[in-house]
Amino acid sequence: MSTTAARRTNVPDYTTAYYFLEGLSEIGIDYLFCNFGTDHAPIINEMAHRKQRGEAMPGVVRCPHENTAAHMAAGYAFITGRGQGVLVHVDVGTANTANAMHNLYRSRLPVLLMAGKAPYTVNDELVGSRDTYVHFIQEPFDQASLVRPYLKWEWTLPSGVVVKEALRRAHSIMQSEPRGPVYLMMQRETLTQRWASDEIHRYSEDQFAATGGGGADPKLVAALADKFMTAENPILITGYAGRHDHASKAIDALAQFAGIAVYEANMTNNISHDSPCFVGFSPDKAVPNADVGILVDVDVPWFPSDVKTNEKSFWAHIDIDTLKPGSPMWTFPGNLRMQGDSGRILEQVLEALKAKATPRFKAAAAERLARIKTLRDERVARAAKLAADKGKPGAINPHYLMAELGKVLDDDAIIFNEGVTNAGAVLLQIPRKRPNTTMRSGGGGLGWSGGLALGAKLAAPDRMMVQISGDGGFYFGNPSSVFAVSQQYKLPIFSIVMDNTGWNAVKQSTLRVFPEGEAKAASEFESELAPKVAFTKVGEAFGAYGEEISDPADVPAAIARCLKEVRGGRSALLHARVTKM
Ligand SMILES: Cc1ncc(C[n+]2csc(CCOP(=O)(O)OP(=O)(O)O)c2C)c(N)n1
Ligand SMILES: [Mg+2]
Repeated sequence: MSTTAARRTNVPDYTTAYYFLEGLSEIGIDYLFCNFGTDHAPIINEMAHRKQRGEAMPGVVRCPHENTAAHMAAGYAFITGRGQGVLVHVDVGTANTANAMHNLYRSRLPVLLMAGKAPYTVNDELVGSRDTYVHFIQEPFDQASLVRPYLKWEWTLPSGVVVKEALRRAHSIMQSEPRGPVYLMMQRETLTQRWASDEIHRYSEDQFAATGGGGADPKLVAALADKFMTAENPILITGYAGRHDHASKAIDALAQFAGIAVYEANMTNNISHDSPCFVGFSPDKAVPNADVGILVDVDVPWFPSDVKTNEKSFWAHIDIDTLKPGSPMWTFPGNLRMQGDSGRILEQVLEALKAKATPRFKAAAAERLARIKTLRDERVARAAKLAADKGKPGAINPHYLMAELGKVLDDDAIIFNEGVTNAGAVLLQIPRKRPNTTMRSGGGGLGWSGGLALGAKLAAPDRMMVQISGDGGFYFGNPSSVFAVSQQYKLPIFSIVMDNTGWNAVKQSTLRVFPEGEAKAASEFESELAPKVAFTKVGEAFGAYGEEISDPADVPAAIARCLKEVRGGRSALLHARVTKM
């Protein structure tokens, strides 16, 4: 008991863990995605205590694997914009989240990762002292180093008296732009300390808010508007701006007003693909001919090894993260850079342009829109041609499979596209009328789509969540854990595995570097995986509906049956044997 509490017996006192749970609710954490261990005894005890008393605390989602827990938090944040709590076991649980932390960090999604630390007392000096084998071997010198490259902030709670202050600080940092992961560690002895309720302060969001992006310097905005006035071939490339509704609208409005072709690179779909300005996912041909280009919230607009930029082009770079401080190398052009809320900045640019626009400018923009329509029509024709080939038994064409899926998915459905070498078929064949309805990880750690689909389903239960992965990606996603959570928490998702018999990306990479090498000559790419796998059984073990297809003729009916099962309340797993790698 603290000295103050001992003096004033009329003030109730509770443990740090009790205030910790209260503090999580106060900072707006709806859910704790958990994988527990001995470090959490004080928290588990207070969970029961608070429940018993009917007091607020986050909902608890127990995940058999940390990869599911952390990626569920990512899915929830993708839908709501709000970071959630992920509670894992000391160093080992933290290590199991590293892949997800990489993905969250690279996707600029907020999350509050938390872990215990081995107790530091060994002779029972304090409540929570070491009492089992693992406490002696689970304390590395630098626990946070396991995830540090992917963190914006980290701390070990030094005392329960500051638990709410620490949580507010963690929250402000994860939610401030650019958003991302933060990490809090806590020892058992700290969690079991008792504090009087009047010693623990509350830190309201009103006074300790996160910081957003904001607009840009009007002089820079005017300079960019001037460039657009005389541009003949303007293009815009964006990766993740459309996560904010106003940014999505601003891109579309500016593009339509000025006749700008819009390309998307990775992450989300930023504008409706029905927009008269959306032209696709590869700006490679357009980049050398662009006289004015804008990069808007994008990490990799093109691959410099494939595309040479024109030195005469004028590039503006508008980004919540212009410097990309998380990347040692980042050398995309920007004659003018504006860091801030891209939606807000594009609204400013449009305003400035509208004030300057002449009839001649408007006529030129209209003419450009007609040219863009030709590009759009070409894209649609190319997609239709690719999908017309259904493939053959044992080798369903992924383009056909995705086109059939696209016919029956509604506009609200969200696709988590982890298709790797078949990701292009997903993008090309599934029409997306609404922004933010296809999602790819900004990071490269495979095994994310199942967790994201589950977390998104938790945040938006009425929407259909579709996870599309390769056979390799399916293994990485700890599918038994995904389907267990789906069953236990009634979160039905539609999982599609495009099985091309192994790691095609690895094979293709070898061929790119050594087009005529020994690997090709021997046809040995170290990429084939177990050939006779019945993935459906993994889902079925947890009550999901499973279906395996290898004949293109079965595709439409199988998709319909799976969707019916998901709508009926249980997950469906469609294992499709597609064109072999
Ligand atoms: C966690 C992790 N480990 C390894 C890799 C390297 N990697 C990139 S793509 C790939 C193959 C994925 O196979 P699959 O999902 O079947 O897609 P395919 O390449 O066959 O289209 C691998 C192993 C990775 N990105 N992430
Ligand atoms: Mg594969």
